[in-house]
Amino acid sequence: MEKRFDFQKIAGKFAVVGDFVACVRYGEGHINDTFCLTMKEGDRQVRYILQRINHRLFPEVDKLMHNIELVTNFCRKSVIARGGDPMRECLNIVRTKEGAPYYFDGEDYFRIYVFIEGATTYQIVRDPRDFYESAVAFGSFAALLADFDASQLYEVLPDFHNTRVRYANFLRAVELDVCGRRREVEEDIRWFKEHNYLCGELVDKIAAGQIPLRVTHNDTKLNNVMIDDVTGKGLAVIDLDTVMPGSLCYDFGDSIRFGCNPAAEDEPDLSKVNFRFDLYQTYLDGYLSAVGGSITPLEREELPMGAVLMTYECGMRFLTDYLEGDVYFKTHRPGQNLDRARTQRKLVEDMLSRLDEMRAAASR
Ligand code: ADP
Ligand code: GN1
Ligand code: MG
Repeated sequence: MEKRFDFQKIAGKFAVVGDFVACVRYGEGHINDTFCLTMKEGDRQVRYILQRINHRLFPEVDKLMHNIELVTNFCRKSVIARGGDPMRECLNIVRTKEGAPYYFDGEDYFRIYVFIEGATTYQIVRDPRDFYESAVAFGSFAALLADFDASQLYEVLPDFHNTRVRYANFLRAVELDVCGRRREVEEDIRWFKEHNYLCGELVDKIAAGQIPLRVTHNDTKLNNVMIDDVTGKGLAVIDLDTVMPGSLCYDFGDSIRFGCNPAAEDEPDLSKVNFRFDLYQTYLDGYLSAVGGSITPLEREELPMGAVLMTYECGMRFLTDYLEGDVYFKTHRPGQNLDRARTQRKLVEDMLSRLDEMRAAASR
């Protein structure tokens, strides 16, 4: 049974305008519980994004919100400096009436953002131009964060993209087999084990100081960027929970993982899942045009491996979660995490078969 919340009471704790109208589930994020809150002030309706923060994943909500406040303040200054609209081009936290960035009701943690109106997040690339603009948005975000002092941020999810650590977690889940699902997925397990040579590809170069650690977004899915409905431009990068030290190759790679698949991330029919090279090229062009001169030659060379690795890692995380009983990613039907793991597996195979072309494109 889904937990019910007294949204009117929760909204009343925040410095929102007007009277409560409604609050309904919203979006397709896998982590937080997201709702659209509507308030009414006179004739005017005002919307907000209300989220129940995933407290299991983020036990230290103070640190999480500290990071988001710093990053949104930093972005806001840059938007203002270029003459943009700070209420639409970055996330804006609505504080509680007592001035806090979140509200704790004794059991759950809630936060509210100003709703970015007139913009859309896409689950699939419908128009390559949207994908190009998402690349420009994420590339610009990376360029912006190049001037951000990383030491100010808490690493709220340590080892988030440490694929070796992810692999160890996967092996533990296989070993423990808490739900008795292992037998059914032996072939998938075999495949992920067989490809474990991928794990060290970027982690080792980062550890050796060959690839710089930067402040990165770490969750650069297409549905984490809002595309302006009128201009078609990437308006705002959202979902800042994972802004932490990371690699440009991860951020580039995660966008490719999600966006270059013409099917849904959880598509059960694998004949619909494939790696669209044309979209890879589109994203690459947009990203390189925006990320600026600070990208190093080795980072550029490793962008394709970032895509392979993020896809392999994400597939492994989905399979781990399936084995552990679907406790991490939100699921809406049985077998959904397994389907997700298999789409990623298919994409890795496609990417590996075209890795040389991917590399050639990145070096041009
Ligand atoms: P999750 O961490 O669960 O992915 P997100 O922060 O990405 O949660 O939010 C889920 C979805 O809610 C987004 O994909 C987007 O569609 C919508 N959303 C989030 N923040 C805003 C906002 N400020 N304005 C409008 N829509 C938003
Ligand atoms: C989660 O929060 P969302 O849905 O944007 C996950 C990402 C995965 C992604 C897979 C904090 O992203 O790491 O790549 O699902 N976020 C977290 O779709 O674990
Ligand atoms: Mg999201």
